[in-house]
Amino acid sequence: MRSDHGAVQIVSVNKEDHSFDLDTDALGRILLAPEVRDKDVVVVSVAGAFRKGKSFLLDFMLRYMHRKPGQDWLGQDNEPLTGFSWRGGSEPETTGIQLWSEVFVVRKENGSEVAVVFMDTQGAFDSQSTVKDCATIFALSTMTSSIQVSTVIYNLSQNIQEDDLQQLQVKPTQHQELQTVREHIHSCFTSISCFLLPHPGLKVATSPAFTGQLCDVAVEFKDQLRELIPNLLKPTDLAVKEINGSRVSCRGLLEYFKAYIKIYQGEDLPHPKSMLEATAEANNLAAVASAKDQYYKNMEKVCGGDLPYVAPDSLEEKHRFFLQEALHLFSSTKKMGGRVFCERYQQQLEVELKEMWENLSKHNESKNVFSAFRTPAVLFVLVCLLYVLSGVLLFIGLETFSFTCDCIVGLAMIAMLTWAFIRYSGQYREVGTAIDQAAGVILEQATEVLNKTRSQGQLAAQQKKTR
Ligand SMILES: Nc1nc2c(ncn2[C@@H]2O[C@H](COP(=O)(O)OP(=O)(O)OP(=O)(O)O)[C@@H](O)[C@H]2O)c(=O)[nH]1
Ligand SMILES: [Mg+2]
Repeated sequence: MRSDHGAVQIVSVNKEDHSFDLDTDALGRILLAPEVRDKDVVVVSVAGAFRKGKSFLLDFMLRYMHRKPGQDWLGQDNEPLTGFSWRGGSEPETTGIQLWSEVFVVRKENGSEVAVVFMDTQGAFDSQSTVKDCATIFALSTMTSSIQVSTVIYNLSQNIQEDDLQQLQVKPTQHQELQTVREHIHSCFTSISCFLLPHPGLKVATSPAFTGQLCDVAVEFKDQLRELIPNLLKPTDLAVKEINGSRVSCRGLLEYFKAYIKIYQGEDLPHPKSMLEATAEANNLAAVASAKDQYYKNMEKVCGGDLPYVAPDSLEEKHRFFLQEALHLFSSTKKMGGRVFCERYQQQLEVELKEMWENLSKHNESKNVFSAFRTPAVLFVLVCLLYVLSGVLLFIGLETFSFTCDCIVGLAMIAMLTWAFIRYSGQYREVGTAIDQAAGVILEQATEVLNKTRSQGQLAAQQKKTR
């Protein structure tokens, strides 16, 4: 296993006030990595009671994901089992929810690529956690995963007896309440299957010296692992996470996490209505994020990074086109919550796209070499003109006016030198901005005068023609 990857705590449980925290940054680092963020996500989670070998099982799944052709993926006989932290004994090990930092990209049979994420969860029913803690972890992992493995260990000494099976079976003779629970579980999952693993051997279950080496694992257990894990993780069976009939991408999953954690942060367990609202909010936010990303990527190809300056008119035309495309992507994405609810997010998208456009256009403007030298150019032209004017005024005897012109020339030259010093040193930037603004006003006035003169000239020429 590559050493730069590890388990990342994304949801932590506060032991004192039993509150939950989502580490959005850590989750973002995993799910927003450029190579996976737009791929459909498959989330494999393992949940169940504490001390049942959940992390242990996940580590074999990670081994399978790292398999190399022609090698036994289960590993070497003496290799310690690494990955999510697991251990023997009776004390709980995993807390909250952890994700494996490496997201595996798997090509499905139809050629599409999916991103596979592994999730480990805190075991339920330990003596420290409340019922709400356990229910929250379980609910979060169920709502965000697409393949959920539940580990149950039966300590069966000999034959499997009828009463062992009764716990799992649905029978018409069963009490209505028990039947309802089982039917409800069925209705929550698209498909449910069961796999029986034999006992892993006494060393696995009891030896403090056991570090996961296969030589200490019972042969039958290893044989069954060789069957179970490839079956669970074969590309054809890697079920993409779907919510409301739409496939969820890694980027979308981040939004769902953010929305779901919010509703579990209250005192009580949430009502189905608020869970539905959170789901609607999350899929609207996911649609906003995708539309923004599409707009940004498209605009980046036109004017991003080191690309040369683009004429403002043509950039604005591109902006209008990609803006419409982004808004169309948002409106054509399947969302929950109804028209009015979605309109709120459309408005949010419009505001955020406008902000992006303003930044992109400013960035483009800063690439214009001429705009960078606008101030010295304006000042230089001013100096030249005033110098000539001062000479003419002196020649015709208007000495006072000529002297005023000389003073302005002197001031303009000082401004030019100050501007150059500020640009070079990066100090007194407010003074630099003031000089830039003054040069801007002079240029504006000059352009206005020029435009007026030109239009008056054109008018005079037209009048001459008509006469
Ligand atoms: N009896 C039995 N023990 C197992 C099995 N799989 C793993 N173990 C052992 O169970 C112990 C607990 O393993 P973990 O993977 O840390 O269990 P966990 O469910 O993640 O525990 P928490 O994180 O505390 O909830 C380890 O000593 C494993 O060697 C199994 O199938 N049967
Ligand atoms: Mg664990």
